[in-house]
Amino acid sequence: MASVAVSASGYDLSGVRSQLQAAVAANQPPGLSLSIRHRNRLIFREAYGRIAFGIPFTTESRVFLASSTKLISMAAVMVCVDRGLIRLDDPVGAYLPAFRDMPVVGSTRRANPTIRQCMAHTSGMRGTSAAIGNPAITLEQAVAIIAQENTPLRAQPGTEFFYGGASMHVVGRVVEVVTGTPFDTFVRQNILVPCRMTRTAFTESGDFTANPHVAGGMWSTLDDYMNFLTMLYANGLFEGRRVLSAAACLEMRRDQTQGARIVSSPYQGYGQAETRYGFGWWRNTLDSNGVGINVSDGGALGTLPWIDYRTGVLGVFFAQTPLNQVFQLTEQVRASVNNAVQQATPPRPSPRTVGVYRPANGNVYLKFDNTSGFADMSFFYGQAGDIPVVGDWDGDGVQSVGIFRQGQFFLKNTNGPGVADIVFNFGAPGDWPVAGDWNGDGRDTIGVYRNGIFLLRDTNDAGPADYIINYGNPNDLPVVGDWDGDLFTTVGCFRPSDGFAYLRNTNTSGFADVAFFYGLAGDMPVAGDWTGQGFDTFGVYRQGTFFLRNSNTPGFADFTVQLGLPGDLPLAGRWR
Ligand SMILES: [Ca+2]
Ligand SMILES: [Ca+2]
Ligand SMILES: [Ca+2]
Repeated sequence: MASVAVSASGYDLSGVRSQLQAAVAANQPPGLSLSIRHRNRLIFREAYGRIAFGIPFTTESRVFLASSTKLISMAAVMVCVDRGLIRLDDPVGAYLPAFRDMPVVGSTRRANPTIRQCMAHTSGMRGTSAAIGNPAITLEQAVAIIAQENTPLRAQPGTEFFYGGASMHVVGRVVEVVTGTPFDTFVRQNILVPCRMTRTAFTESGDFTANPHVAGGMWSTLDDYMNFLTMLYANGLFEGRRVLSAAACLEMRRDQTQGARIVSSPYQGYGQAETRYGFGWWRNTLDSNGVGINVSDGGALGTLPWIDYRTGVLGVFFAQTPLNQVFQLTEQVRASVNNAVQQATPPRPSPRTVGVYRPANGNVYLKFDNTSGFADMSFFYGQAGDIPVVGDWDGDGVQSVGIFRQGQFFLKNTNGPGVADIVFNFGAPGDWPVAGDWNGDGRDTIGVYRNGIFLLRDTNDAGPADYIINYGNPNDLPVVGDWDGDLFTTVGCFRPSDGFAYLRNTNTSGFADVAFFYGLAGDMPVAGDWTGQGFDTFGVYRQGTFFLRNSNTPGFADFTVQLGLPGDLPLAGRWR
């Protein structure tokens, strides 16, 4: 073994290790590396064999990404979409006149391929061009050649999926035009630097290139690429800083081929010809909404980064051997990793316990276990009319009580009297505050509920909502929790008119994933993981008594806790 092993407690990855070692021992491939994160934890990072004759493959090896570049370049394009510089359905010709009103082979109808079609290989252009790899010209010059080569287009835009790099090269030039920045520099400034991808570049030397191979020219490392995946998995946030919008991260996983006939795809060679493309992502498995939940971006030289949202696995597989020779191995490795994390017993979270907030005077009463009796801790925080909000703002595993006052949040990192650590404006008077870990990065942030709409933010500061979710009715009360145990907090509501809890497992508008009868008009909803089982359950607080359950199903309370007085508001957290 060429480098340091990471062995995370609770995970048995010996099967994965044996699989990799056996493959390298058989010289298929001669060398490889693999990094795996499970949700917030790095659980595997190893390398075997050689990358070239006499040179060991290590976890630090810098590899050629080929098409695994696409995901990074398309993320950079989405930065421009986030900033409103371009729209996905804009015609490319709006920015590059050579692509306006293009003739099409066998058609009298002129065509205007869109940015979306260029990103999704359905533009009608040919897959490749000799201009792409030419270091003696600029991206502008290369795209002028691509325009000539594709006049006429080979197909009407939107009708045929033809995998390649030419149309993405064109989009790279659009980025240059709208930002006034070379694409190489734009990617570095907006993706590589914020994701701390210090050893990733469009050249082997790391030097600037005026004609970056947008769809296939990057070099990178295991850790750099994992940082990038970590950003995507956290809905666009990396180390507390926004790189991409949550909406952009989701859009990249949607079907962008939009019914186009698949004419040329590498998946035709893997017996999975109907695999559809997002932006940079191949969508290997879909959820019920058609969003890719097992997605990958394989490169022709044996690189295969992937994210499996079902199991919370983020993986980077690197070889430097043609992908068609290692594709089966990557499939086996992905299955073994899923198996290992599903069998794993990561450390159990400590249970949440109850508390109450007394809006009449701003007193907080917290219990350190879920039994009736006097509070274990009480203190004064806030003033009459404030509404409490509970979260782990600093990611230390302990929740603390903050307050919402007329469109302003006052958050503290400890439970006790004193002044707020964080004060900022979000929401409006009359909103109901909520808090949770919307992006699964281990820190809770705030949001508000306003008449059937959740407005959620991934950072505790003033700014626009990162998620706007239509969910529930105007008279519903919001309740949020990690109902499925994937470490992402999602929305729910309690409907006093019918006593139902409506819980959703994604922070998107849509129908409830789980709905059940529990509670009465006048109850206040509360959610928490009372046993350390790994997911939150719904309960209610009624006039001084908590009625709590250990599953999200209809039925009677599994236990009750008496605390507080009628008119108090319920709290739940890990208080210490
Ligand atoms: Ca904390
Ligand atoms: Ca978070
Ligand atoms: Ca969840």
